[in-house]
Amino acid sequence: MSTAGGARARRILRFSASAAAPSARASAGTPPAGVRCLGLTVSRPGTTAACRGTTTMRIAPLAGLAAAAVLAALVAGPAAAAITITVYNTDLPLPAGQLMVEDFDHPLAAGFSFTQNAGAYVRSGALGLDPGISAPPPGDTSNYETVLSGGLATLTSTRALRAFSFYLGSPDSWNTVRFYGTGGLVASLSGAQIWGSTTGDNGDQGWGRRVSYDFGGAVVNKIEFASSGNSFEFDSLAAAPAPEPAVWAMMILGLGTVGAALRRRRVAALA
Ligand SMILES: [Ca+2]
Ligand SMILES: [Ca+2]
Repeated sequence: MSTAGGARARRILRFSASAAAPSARASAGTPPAGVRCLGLTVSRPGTTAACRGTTTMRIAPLAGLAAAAVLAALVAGPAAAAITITVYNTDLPLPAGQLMVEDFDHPLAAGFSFTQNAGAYVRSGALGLDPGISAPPPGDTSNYETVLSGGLATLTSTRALRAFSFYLGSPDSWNTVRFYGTGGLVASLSGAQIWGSTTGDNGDQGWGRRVSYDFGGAVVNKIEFASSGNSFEFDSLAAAPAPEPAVWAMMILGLGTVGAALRRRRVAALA
């Protein structure tokens, strides 16, 4: 695992739990064949479609941005939250502000739980390839997670998370990541959608990337890893908790205090 990681691509997905504007709703239609819902939305460059009622998402290439393949999803509704996906070429270093919470080699970080059903297990990367079953993420000789067909692994946090990342290997079209908040499902990404693309979910055992999600205004405290085929292999789950409400209150209080002091100083200067 190299330490010379760099952002390879960044994609922004905007989600809205609020009703779409009437004009957007009127133009929305049944998802085109071959396009999968992201739980709440449909994604394909240049398309707009509806899933599960009124929530819509449109993805279109952004003009004027350099070589990095960037997709922006625009959604009607002023209260849209955003998920930004950043893909790194290497496992480490972790994205700024994130801490390792589960590497399957050390105790789980405080405030987190990790569960798995009978279809998922921890395997040592030192064992190498288990043909047709499990492939260690590239360069990973430590313990990593394998979610088999029908398997499910779940990371749960006692605190809301503002960002999450993991090291993914041999990506398959039948792999799925689901993000949940206190209000339920926030987003469901399958295959190449997991790294914000439409291609590459071909099980390449030489493909290893750290995929990072910034949840923007969304609140996430549970992440599921599911697979409908062998297998979904990953390691090194990292996350950044959102500030506690008490911290926000302190920050707002602090800003208010500074503002009042500045106003007093200004009044004193004018007197
Ligand atoms: Ca590990
Ligand atoms: Ca795989």
